[in-house]
Amino acid sequence: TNSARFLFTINPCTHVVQVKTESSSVCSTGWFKHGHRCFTYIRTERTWAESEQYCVFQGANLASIHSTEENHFIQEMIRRQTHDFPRVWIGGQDPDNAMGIENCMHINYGEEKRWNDYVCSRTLPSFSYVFS
Ligand SMILES: [Ca+2]
Ligand SMILES: [Ca+2]
Repeated sequence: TNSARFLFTINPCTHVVQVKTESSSVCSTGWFKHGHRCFTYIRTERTWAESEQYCVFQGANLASIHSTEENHFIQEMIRRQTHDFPRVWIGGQDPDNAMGIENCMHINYGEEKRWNDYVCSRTLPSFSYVFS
């Protein structure tokens, strides 16, 4: 669940106590907080470039993953929404290595649900983030 924290501040001019939600602790509807970022799963299948464009249109980016723990959080969010482990685009490109045609990153590859580099023009769901 999303928890909101509240800030109590005293306006120095009016001495009125003001209550507001702390913006850094709240994600927009449909986005889920983890660390300092808000994440969302995007069901519509697009190419990697189209997925990134769609994220940027929302002021977001494809999700970069910085730890095993973040990886598990993202996989769990996807599992809850799909009841499955579909392949999903994440942020990241690497040099081509399979016949020179794979250089975009996705998660949930194979039995071990690993990362994989895949053909960028294939269409997959995607996962994006914004800083909260
Ligand atoms: Ca590659
Ligand atoms: Ca590959």
